[in-house]
Amino acid sequence: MSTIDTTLPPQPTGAAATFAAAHAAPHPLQLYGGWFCPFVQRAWIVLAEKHIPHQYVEINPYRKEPEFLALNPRGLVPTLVVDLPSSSSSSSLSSSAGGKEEATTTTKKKKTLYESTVICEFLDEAYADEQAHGPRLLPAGDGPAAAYERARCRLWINHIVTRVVPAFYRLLQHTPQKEYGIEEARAGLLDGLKAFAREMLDARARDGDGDAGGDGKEGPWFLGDRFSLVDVMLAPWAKRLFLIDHYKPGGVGIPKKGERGEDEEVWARWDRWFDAVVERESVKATWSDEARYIEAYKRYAEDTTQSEVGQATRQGRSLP
Ligand SMILES: N[C@@H](CCC(=O)N[C@@H](CS)C(=O)NCC(=O)O)C(=O)O
Repeated sequence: MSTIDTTLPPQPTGAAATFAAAHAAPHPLQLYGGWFCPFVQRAWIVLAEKHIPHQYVEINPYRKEPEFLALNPRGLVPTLVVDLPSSSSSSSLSSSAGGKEEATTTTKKKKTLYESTVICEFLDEAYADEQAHGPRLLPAGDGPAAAYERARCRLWINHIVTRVVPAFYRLLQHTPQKEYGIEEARAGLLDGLKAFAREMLDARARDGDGDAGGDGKEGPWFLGDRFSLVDVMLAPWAKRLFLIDHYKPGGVGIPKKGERGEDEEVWARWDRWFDAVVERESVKATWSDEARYIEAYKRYAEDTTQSEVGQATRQGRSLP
């Protein structure tokens, strides 16, 4: 077993270091993360978006420390230790600040969650008070129309999870020794991104809204004016696309304006989403110095990573 993945720089840098430092104090809601990890960044973005008080705990998930495996048997970050009122009491968590309750909770096994998509949905639902935490990230509401909109969000989250993210690693881990060509790998990623952009265009055409005045100023997000969990799920890989440009001949290969043929409109929609998402405060706040990512992802680019995602990609298996 290689130890290479345990040599990562141990702490976030840049804006992410500031954000982590602001959430270093002990708190019952804890995010166990690694600064380099895009799955962690999803959960981090939700915490930032919703101003959720929490403690950020930086760990190296490749070390598989027993204390970490006790929280998450899968041994992956993000892992969330949740902050719930104890079942014997309906009062809020602050009641456990001193005295008896604390003595009992410390002996209990902690409640945890893992899987970035599950964590993000949980945080959105558990911290639903819009006064304190802003608009829901998965649109709430009763009735079939609201249910459909949520289902459509989940469908495109599924597209990101099962199509875009695996294609990102397949291209990043491509080497000349592979049995598949780099053009095929690039087409896989481009197709995933294009389908996402096309859905944003199609949704607008279907609903006939969003640009009622025809002034072209409707919102850039997946849901138009409204930032949602769909944007959260793809944002970390959007931020990391530059790694493919850095490491792979031909890069991501999104065609330039004016050279996009029949896809001109689709790629223009992608550009608008991309430009907005990389500038979103919560996305920037959870981002370290670019040079650190270049360093951390070298082992992916060289296809020597021992990470579970890297191994699954190498073996053509679905991602953990
Ligand atoms: N499906 C998981 C994937 C999480 C994941 O793979 N995290 C990586 C870091 S980016 C990890 O913990 N890797 C540890 C390892 O591969 O041993 C999720 O969405 O949370």
